[in-house]
Amino acid sequence: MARVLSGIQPTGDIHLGNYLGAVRGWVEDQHTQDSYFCVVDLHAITVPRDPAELRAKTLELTLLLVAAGLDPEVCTLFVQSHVHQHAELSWILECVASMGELRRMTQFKEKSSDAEESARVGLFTYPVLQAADILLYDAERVPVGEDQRQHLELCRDIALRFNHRYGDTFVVPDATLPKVGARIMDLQRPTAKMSKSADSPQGTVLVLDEPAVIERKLKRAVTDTATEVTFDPDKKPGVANLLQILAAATGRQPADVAEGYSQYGPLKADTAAAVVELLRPVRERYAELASDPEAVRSTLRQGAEKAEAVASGTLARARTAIGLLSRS
Ligand code: AQP
Repeated sequence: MARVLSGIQPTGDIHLGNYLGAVRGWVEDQHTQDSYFCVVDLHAITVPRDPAELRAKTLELTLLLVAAGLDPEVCTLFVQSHVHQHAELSWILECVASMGELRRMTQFKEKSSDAEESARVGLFTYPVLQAADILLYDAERVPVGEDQRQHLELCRDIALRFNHRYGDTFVVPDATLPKVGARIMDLQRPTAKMSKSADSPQGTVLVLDEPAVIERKLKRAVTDTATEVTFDPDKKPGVANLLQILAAATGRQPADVAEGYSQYGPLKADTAAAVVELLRPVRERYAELASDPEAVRSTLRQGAEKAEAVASGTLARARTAIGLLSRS
């Protein structure tokens, strides 16, 4: 079995993009791969957050991942900060990464564009922490959405450079993206990706949205003034997004889905119906789990122990390779 690792930030409410681009694939992976999934709370503090809210969101997101189908008895599900090796390896890798390659990261540019001087240093260096998250587990595959491709390239570059300078230490991972649904766009601004932190409540379908809310958001999705239904992400990004969502929800290809429609109204209605059905079991299971959050919370301890057993071995290899004297 190949080793797989991926993570998600407890920075807000998980949306359809997270589900189709990442989480749904993780649920499948856990049965065929040696799977590690983490709630990356250390990434969440790269921008100021209310501490109580961050703690609550971390548990809430864990419940949601279980509701979506991750089984802590099958995969290793843990909270990043519970495994201290992430922060330690991140420092070692910061001493391998260069300022230039971090400056090229588009997410930093986007998130700090209006206030680079006051942006936290962690916002600049977090792609290195992400590399540590992955390399600690000798992950061969990292299932992510399209927006993470650049960070994965950086992770590969850091691993290759480290191995070249200090000897073979890390497994060099590959990103794996879903064929359909790797980049779900905001329903109100279809040229921007659907995101937890974008202030676009009507453009973001949340996994826990009630059916009527999902229907309303999809009905009001921005399309264009023409009426022809074709899959053309450049010229018709709003329509292409709806086609992509419907295709991902029903296991088809967007261009094939387009052939069945001549008007936007029925396309929107069918997309809403498919999304409601896709998310219904997750919402129902979440309601059950939320009545006893401690049951899920206790599985996190076991997840962290399993994760730490792997992470400590890799960290020891990296420490030795780079020349840190061992304590014993
Ligand atoms: N729109 C998307 N389409 C497909 N996949 C997506 N992912 C995120 N957005 C889309 C994938 O979801 C996983 C978790 O990503 P994340 O925790 O970084 O969440 P986010 O929604 O991307 O959060 P933000 O709002 O962009 O970042 P913050 O919260 O820091 O402001 C990843 O695999 C990602 O590719």
